[in-house]
Amino acid sequence: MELSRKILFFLVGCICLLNSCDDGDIVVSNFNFDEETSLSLCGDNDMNLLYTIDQETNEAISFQFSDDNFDGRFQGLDAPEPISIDMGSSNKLTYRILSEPADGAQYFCQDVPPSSPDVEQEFVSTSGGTAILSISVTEQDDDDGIPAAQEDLNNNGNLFDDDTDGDGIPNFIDTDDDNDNVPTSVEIINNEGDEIPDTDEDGTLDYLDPDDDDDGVLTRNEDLNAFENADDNGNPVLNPQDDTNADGLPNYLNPQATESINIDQFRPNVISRTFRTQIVIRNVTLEQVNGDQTITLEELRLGFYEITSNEEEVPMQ
Ligand SMILES: [Ca+2]
Ligand SMILES: [Ca+2]
Ligand SMILES: [Ca+2]
Ligand SMILES: [Ca+2]
Repeated sequence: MELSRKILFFLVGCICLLNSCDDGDIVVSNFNFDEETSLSLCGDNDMNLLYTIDQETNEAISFQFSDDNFDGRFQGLDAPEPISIDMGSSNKLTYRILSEPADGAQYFCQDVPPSSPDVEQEFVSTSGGTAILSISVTEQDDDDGIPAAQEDLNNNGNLFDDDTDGDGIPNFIDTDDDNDNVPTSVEIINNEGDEIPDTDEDGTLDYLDPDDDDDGVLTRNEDLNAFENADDNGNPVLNPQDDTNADGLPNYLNPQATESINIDQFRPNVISRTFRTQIVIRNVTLEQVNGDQTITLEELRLGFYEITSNEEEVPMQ
């Protein structure tokens, strides 16, 4: 019996070893599934399907689960909670061996399933067991020109406890670290060299200094024309750089210019992040379709699903 060349290889070995390939319940304590397997997602409304097809062995595995906010979790500062899903009729794992290669999206994500390739072997999970979906953030950075390690100002290895402007957004994902409405990527540029500027020479670099010319007026309040180009909703254009004197020197870098208006709004903080969801199913039972084999696994590491949030606005807290 050639059930599988990859996914169930270890499993079949155990079946034959323990039971001489007799039928019956098998308990396997360790299943060598590749947890680095990359899964794709399709679905609509509250039904999600994570899947992959091995193009060499024609093995197709899919995990269908009900969750009306799966995609909605991949945002925000708080680490998403793990998702626990009881296996049952609407939450199930399907393993198939197909007769020939197939494109995963076409095979799994169309309203009407394709008539080919044929299914040569099929196992479907029964009720019982639990899927755990653990979500972690694998990549996040504000791309502001300061490497994340340098935004760990207290050098304690924890990126989350450095928040210069106290807006609840840690410096390494804060695109404007002093909340002065001049982005860090702008404030680290010095026309005269590659040193990060400290215009007022007070020992605080401009990108961490909310009053860059030390004239007692906050940089963001030296944005005198903010409301001149406001949109219909009264939203100002937040850009202290374009308030300049005849020499082109912005007021916020000119200690002689101390005119001030009150600005209590801030530029949106937009970054991108990558979330990885690792799927592990515990105490799962798979039954053969058109056959009489039953497989029980204490732990099945299915693989992972990864998504990068584009243009995510991280709110202040
Ligand atoms: Ca901050
Ligand atoms: Ca930053
Ligand atoms: Ca500044
Ligand atoms: Ca100032």
